[in-house]
Amino acid sequence: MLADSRKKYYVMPSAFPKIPKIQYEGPTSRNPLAFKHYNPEEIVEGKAMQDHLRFSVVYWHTFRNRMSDPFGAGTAIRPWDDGTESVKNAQNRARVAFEFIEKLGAPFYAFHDRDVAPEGKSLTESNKNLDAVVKVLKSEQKRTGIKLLWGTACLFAHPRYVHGAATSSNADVFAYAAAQVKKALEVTHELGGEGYVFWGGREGYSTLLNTNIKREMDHLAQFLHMAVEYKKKIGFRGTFYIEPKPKEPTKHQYDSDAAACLNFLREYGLKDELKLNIETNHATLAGHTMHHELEVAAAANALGSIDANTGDPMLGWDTDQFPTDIYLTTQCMLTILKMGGLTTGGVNFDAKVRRESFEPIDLFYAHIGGMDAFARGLKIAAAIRKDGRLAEFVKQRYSSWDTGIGPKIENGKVGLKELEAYTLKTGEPSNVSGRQEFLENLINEFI
Ligand code: XUL
Ligand code: CO
Repeated sequence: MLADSRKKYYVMPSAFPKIPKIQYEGPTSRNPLAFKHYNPEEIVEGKAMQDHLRFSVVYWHTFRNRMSDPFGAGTAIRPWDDGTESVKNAQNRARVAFEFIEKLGAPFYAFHDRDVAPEGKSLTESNKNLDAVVKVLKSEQKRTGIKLLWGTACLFAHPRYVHGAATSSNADVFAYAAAQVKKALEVTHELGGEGYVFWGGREGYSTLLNTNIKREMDHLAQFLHMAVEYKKKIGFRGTFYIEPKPKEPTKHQYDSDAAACLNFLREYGLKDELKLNIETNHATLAGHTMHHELEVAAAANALGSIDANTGDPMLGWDTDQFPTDIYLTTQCMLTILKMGGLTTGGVNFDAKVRRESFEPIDLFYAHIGGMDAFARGLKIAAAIRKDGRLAEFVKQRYSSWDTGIGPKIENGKVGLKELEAYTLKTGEPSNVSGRQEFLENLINEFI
């Protein structure tokens, strides 16, 4: 009896006892544990900041990354974690995660199946482990109001996925991955997830000498079609996303950038079923800017969500740093506002603190900085749009398409013959400057 009632009233000790709920204190505040720009309720372009930005904390980096590197052991100090792969530890960690996200004031989180619960000795055991942790996630979501932005399956960490998952040369591995995605979809649905991400961790190749690209791509498409079918079957209405990345861990990944993903989706009749989740460091690994990838996705009406991070321009790998560059966040928000804002997607911090930033409080500093950087980007982008000179410049630049020969070309009213006659009459075209420097100065007026 006594034990039972004790259990009932047991309240878990705080993992961050010295950290208060993070508040907005405005740009003049010198409190490192306060927002200077992210003011959730503040209205920008008719919508609250929190609804524009839809911040999300990732489970894998923030709660599972021990912060090792190829040269040394993990440095992360996480006093709540007993370091075991037990379900009990996973459940406890889930409660800590929600305490963190609640104190931070982020409305969403995202996870891979194997981040939240340990892989068992069999699929049955792994599913059982996942169910046990999902129970805690569900009750914590209910307690705090924090929602799941998207779920996903980890189809790259276990050695069985050495040759890929959906693109594995081994059909049994494809089947295993399919089974894992089935469960991850069910769990995401159960938790009311607003989306589901497919990142092809090892869907690529290390050498072409042993690879049949055509067969692997066909299998990947078949895999996604199966997922779409199952999604409809269980009534999951969240958005499916594909996340481009060119390399790491493989030498070449099939979903290498936004253009490659869009081509793949169109080729295999999947364009209406998946949008893109664009990540900054993946864009830069592909030799693009984040702005480029966002514009390519938005132009195809396929920009769904973003993984907000940044790389180090001096290093050529996926450093997954927190975004702090206001120029970058301004560009992101210019494109996002232009396309009408995020709907089911969000600004998901797929970012990790540096190995040297090993204390729990660093997790707060990192996220606060990222949220403030995006809040500033949002306000700056809105100010640039309100000013109107940038949009007007672009509109003017294309004005020859609005009257005269332009609309005739756009509407397919003329062909080569008519354009020859037109050119013979009008002579040499005259161009005007693109004014790049003028525009760069204009943007800097607002930064
Ligand atoms: C890896 C990466 C993933 C995806 C989800 O670079 O970005 O964490 O976001 O699988
Ligand atoms: Co990512």
